[in-house]
Amino acid sequence: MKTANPSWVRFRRHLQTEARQDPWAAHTRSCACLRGASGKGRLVVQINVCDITGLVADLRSVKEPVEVEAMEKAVELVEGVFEKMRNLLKPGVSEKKLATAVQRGLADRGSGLIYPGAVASGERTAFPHAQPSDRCVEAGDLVWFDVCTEADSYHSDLTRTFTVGEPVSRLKEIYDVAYEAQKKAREAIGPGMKCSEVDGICRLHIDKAGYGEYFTHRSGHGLGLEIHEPPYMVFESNVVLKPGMTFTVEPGVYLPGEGGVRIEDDVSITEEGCRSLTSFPLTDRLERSRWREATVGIFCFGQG
Ligand SMILES: [Mn+2]
Repeated sequence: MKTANPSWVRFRRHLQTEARQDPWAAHTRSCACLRGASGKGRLVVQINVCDITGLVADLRSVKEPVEVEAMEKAVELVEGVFEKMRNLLKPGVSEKKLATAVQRGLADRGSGLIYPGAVASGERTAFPHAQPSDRCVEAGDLVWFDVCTEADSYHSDLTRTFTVGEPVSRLKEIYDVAYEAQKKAREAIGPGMKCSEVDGICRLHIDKAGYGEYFTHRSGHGLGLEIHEPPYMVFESNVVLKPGMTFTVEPGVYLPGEGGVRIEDDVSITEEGCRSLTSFPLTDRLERSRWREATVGIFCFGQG
């Protein structure tokens, strides 16, 4: 096995340091290096290729306004589908049927589902990554939809938890806990904050409410050309938020055998704070299906 050329190792080290301090200078230098290696009329015996994955990730994590606009479009597509789901949700409808309706809803709007539409109902909502099954919705269920789509190659990723009829009080409680955790984080998020702090706000609130061990995933992830990309809202991330960074905020609480809640919005960092790309009504009570409203007339849309 060949040992690495020491001068290349030194150059790569230098480039990595430079990339941390001045990503553009490092990028220009790596391009120059490649150009230099392919001199006119000479046999190229060595091309130095350097890994600029981290550099590209850094550059990609800060979005231009036109990129954020595309993501807003992708958000609107999903919100239109959520509205449709509110009408379809009633006892007897299967998760698979709901997932098909999500897919059709996006297709009607000229888009498609990026991930297999995640839909879960009843006790299955306690699995954060549940896929649609043959289970049929029952009165008192929580039902969540986690839907990703794209517009102009940029992604959105939203989750809403609905109720069909009246859930038991513990499920209402975890909804409130997840809602407050997400609200606190969205209100605090701004440039200069570390990703670990965003995660900390969500986690601290859920911990204090006594459900810390039931929040089993990260608090958010970057969105862009991919559904999951840097920056990640995790405890160990020292990445500092900059204007243009666009990501999800999605705390959840999942009680095995009972049910789970996740609320996921997409936000973009501005000079002053952050802007939510999501406008689908988020009440401080549960998102209601229209089932009762239509049949019994008890619940009002958007007011819980
Ligand atoms: Mn997500």
